[in-house]
Amino acid sequence: MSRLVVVSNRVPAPEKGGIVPAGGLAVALKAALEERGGIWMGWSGKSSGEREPEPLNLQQQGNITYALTDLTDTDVEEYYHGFANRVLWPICHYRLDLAEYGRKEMAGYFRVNRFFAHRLAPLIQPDDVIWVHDYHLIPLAAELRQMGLRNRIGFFLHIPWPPADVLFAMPVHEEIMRGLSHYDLVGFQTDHDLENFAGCLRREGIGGELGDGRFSALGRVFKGGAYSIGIETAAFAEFARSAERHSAVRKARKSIEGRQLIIGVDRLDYSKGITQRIDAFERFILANPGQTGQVTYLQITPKSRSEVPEYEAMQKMVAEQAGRVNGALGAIDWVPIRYINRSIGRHVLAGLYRLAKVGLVTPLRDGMNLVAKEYVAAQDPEDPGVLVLSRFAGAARELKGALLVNPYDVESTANALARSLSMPVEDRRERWKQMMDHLLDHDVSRWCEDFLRDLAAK
Ligand code: GDG
Repeated sequence: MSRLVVVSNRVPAPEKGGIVPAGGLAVALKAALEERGGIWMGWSGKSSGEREPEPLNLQQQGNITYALTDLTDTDVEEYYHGFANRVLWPICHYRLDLAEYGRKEMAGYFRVNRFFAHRLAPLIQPDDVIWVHDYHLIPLAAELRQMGLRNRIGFFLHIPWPPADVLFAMPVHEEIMRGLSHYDLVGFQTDHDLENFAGCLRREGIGGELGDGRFSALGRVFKGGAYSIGIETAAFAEFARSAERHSAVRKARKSIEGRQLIIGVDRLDYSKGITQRIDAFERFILANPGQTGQVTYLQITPKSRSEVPEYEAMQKMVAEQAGRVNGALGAIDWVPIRYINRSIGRHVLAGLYRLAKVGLVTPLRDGMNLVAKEYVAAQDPEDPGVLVLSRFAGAARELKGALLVNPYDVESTANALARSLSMPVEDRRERWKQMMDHLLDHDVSRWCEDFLRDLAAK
């Protein structure tokens, strides 16, 4: 079996004792790397200031070589904060209004991809299979090809791919499409993303489908497919069951004092629809006064990308909004919304999912959304909670037992909350089982195997 080389913007740093921080994607990729032997390359997360970064930091652990590079301050600003997070991220989440296109940032993005390619190429053997992850690294294959590499190279996009009218608002869209055409296989989360991609090729007249999952564009032929990422379903279910004994989870159970718990868990990001969700919760209480004092909505929202101004502003906005609703609806012995603006341990998180009667997952746009899948996997089969899920999350294509909502329609989300909290246990079990069977069958290992199988097949 060929060696596997994974490249991603960030690499879960190998820790003492070789334990990778929990998280389905890291676990699955690590397992595939361990089985085949290989390299995981990416940015260390550190800056070298304005000095040229030191040579790659190579750390061997078992069968895996971790290869980490620092970046200069300018690189971090232009490549990471600039083009990746202020152009590609909003465009791919349909937020043209938030995209801040600049030539300097675009140049930094391509420059850092070239830098990655130059650092990676000397480590590559002729029959290595290379798997590149996410929007930060789209031009990497083209750079590696330029250096003469003929290996199989695959790409997986973790975020949505937008329709032509949205993508084409980005001045360098053709360069980005050209970047993708240098891979042997381009994977998207859902068939909708794949259709959008095919539509972009057609609209620009630069390519089209050849059938059988093949595309031709800009003088190259490559494969494209939908590979919905999963979680480690069975392991996560067991993890959640055992988390019930965790002292922090026991304390949480006590502190909600028999009230029904609604949970939301999202990185702080405008794509996650957190403000619309708080509005929906407020609407739900106002429309159902009998629920006053009977429910607690827990929103766990670790900070992310706080250096980007929109994210900083959002942090303030969400905190103020939660405070306003609590002030308006709360009572001396009832805080309707508990808002936590930091990361909590994975064990505690799993236990809280299991405690919650409703998993409220309402992004405005999301590639997949693993929180939705984790919430389902964490439930007690005898008394499962209900998943309220945005129709604009990739996960909605699979989780048919969820109550699907349009997150822009605050009223419909409020109604779904009311319906969830009064749903008879037989209905809840039936909906949950359908979703859980699917998730057991389509876990993250299967996602990894399916992608690597198709990448290997010529
Ligand atoms: C991108 C795409 C796609 C969150 N808060 C805490 C915590 N988390 C964990 C969750 C989950 C992960 O973070 C978030 O994953 P999502 O899939 O929900 O969202 P993104 O971070 O936006 O991920 C997304 C994903 O890539 C994979 O392809 O599904 O669409 O946007 O695992 O549990 N974990 C802990 N404490 C927290 O406070 N421990």
